[in-house]
Amino acid sequence: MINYNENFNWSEFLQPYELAVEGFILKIEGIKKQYHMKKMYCPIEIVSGRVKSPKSIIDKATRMNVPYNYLDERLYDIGGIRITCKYIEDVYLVAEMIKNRHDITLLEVRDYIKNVKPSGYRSLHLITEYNVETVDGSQTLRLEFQIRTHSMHFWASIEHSLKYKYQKQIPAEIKERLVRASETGARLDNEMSSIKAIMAELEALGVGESNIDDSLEDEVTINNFKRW
Ligand code: 0O2
Repeated sequence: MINYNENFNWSEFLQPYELAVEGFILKIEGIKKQYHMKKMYCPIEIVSGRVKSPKSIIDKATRMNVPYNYLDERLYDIGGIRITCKYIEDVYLVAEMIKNRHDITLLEVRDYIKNVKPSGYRSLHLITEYNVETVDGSQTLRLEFQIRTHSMHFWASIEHSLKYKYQKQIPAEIKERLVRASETGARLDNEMSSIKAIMAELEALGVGESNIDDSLEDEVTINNFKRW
């Protein structure tokens, strides 16, 4: 077990992550607003973010045997941005959008939609590097983007709270049912995509209004920070 230094300054360590996460939420809210202004369909529905708590960092680092002077190198999700979309296609569109940004470097893609985790967890993760400006100069941080549909998010948030409830030892029967619930979620996502494809065909024939985006608020907000 790693002995974490009691004098470790968590506020100083985490502040650049807060800056980065808060900044990125604003940037993505800004993109949503641009889609809105151009009256284009926006693939982003909700953006939120969080910086891991010291307790959660220590738990994970202890589990992964990471000493505190390697935390920022070895833990990829101290700073996390989560983007929720309506459709699976949108998840991949948003991923391309993030990958093409000049302010981040993509390190790794973890596609838990194509390779569903044994728990049933589905989401697309992009592990990236991002430079944040601090009083001590430029600092390079890892940021993890979790991009998912509403149905993936619904599943993950319930499973996450069950892990807490049962101290990570979810009873076998519930585990099995969660895997089945995740499969049901995947079918729902596929069905919604089929409906979207039919809507596009009808739109090409002039049936229904195009470019209707009902998902956008007029205000840019950073209230989603630390909300997941
Ligand atoms: P929290 O509380 O959300 O911060 P690895 O690098 O593969 O050894 P790591 O870093 O866990 O392990 O990577 P992975 O698997 O990509 O997971 C990173 C995050 O994805 C997790 O962070 C969760 O947020 C989410 N996640 C991954 N697997 C699951 C799952 O089975 N269920 C749920 N609900 N979420 C999952 P944390 O630190 O585990 O949790």
